[in-house]
Amino acid sequence: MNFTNLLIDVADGVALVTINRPAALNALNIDVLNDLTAAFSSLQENAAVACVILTGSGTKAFVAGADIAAMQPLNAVEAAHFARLGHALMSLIESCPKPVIAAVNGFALGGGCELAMACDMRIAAENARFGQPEVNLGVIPGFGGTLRLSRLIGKGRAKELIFTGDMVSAQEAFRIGLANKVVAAEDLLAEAQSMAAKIAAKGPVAVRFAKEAIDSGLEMDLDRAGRFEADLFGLCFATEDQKEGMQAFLDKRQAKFTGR
Ligand code: DAK
Repeated sequence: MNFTNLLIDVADGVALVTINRPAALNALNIDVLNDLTAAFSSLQENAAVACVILTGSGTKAFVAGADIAAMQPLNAVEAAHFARLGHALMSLIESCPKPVIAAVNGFALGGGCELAMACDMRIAAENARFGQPEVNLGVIPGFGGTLRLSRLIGKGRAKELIFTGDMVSAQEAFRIGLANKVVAAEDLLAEAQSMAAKIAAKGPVAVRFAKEAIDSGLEMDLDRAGRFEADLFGLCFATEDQKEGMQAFLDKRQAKFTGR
């Protein structure tokens, strides 16, 4: 896979996707959105990939937002098209059957914060800054930020961040549940790789079902969510990995999962 705005490296079951537009702090224009959409469409079908890490190139930014220069002249129809592209990408990442870890290596603002929130987990470098500063530009978050931020950190805190446009530090993001952990900048990729490797060693079908149970379950009432979880639990027993995982425990050995 060759992309103008992305670097992709697949090794040991882990795909590292790097948004590579450092001169514009990795801002999301239509080309980047299209590249990411094509990359995730392909990675989700790639049997050699069990887990994906998404990061930005350089040391300053994960993604500093949607591309303001590209957005400024848009008319309403073009803006709606841009927003739809972004929404579709966020949904694609969120529903990716493989876990996606955002390695947030600097500014994650606007569309960048939205992109990080579409991922399953966020590991933040100490210099990371999160925020939804769209109101500074006379718009609102357009790639699902109002929805995902309020689900992640609660309505009151989400409103504060979105209404004020304030940025929060990596430590504050960790405190409010926006970041899963904070690490030194130089350890960020190693930490993300280590988490990804740990996940890649598990039964991939079980990990996929767990992701589905959490994400879909959160949108259901408890009763339906409980039944959905029970159905997915039952489906695990149709896999070879369930037999292998439990047999390996009984044999006191490491399980060898195949994804079947
Ligand atoms: N877009 C385009 N270029 C950007 C950019 C961005 N979001 N952020 C930074 N850059 C560019 C700068 O213009 C500069 O380019 P040159 O002047 O060198 O050519 C280069 O990156 C370096 O940036 P700075 O010189 O500004 O670097 P500083 O360290 O001084 O400041 C900063 C870093 C991240 C604090 C600052 O760049 C900044 O405030 N950037 C903008 C952050 C921001 O507001 N992000 C949110 C963007 S709005 C919607 C769809 C989507 C959205 C909304 C509606 N619909 C269609 C309904 C989403 C909107 C957003 O994401």
